[in-house]
Amino acid sequence: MAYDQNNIFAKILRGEAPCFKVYEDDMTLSFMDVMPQAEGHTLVIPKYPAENIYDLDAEYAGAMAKTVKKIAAAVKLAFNAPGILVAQLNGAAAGQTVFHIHTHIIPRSQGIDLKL
Ligand code: DGP
Repeated sequence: MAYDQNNIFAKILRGEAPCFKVYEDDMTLSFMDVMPQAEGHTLVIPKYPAENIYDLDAEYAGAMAKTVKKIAAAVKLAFNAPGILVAQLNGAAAGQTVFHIHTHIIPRSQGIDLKL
């Protein structure tokens, strides 16, 4: 399927929709999830028009991984999280709802049900 330039994360990247930004560099952006699965649920997206992992440029995949590593450590510290879930969904069948590739960083405690 062709990349939809009107998806909400594309709008956030263009500055046409708001986000609570936590980090930005040349290749990635990180912001808080508006429907958090847990306090501190953060997203990382590449500044590259790809729906999913299959379409993502390898350099941007590397940049996303680097930012995920940074943000996971920061979220763990900021929210005193015993665990951090890192998840990236590809395709509606996997539960993907926003079709600009993104990685979830979710604080976890024992006993919290996974809803992704
Ligand atoms: P996924 O199921 O992996 O496609 O997750 C999409 C996530 O994006 C979901 O946790 C909710 C979040 N989300 C949807 N719309 C917005 C938005 O407008 N702003 C922000 N910050 N997050 C959004």
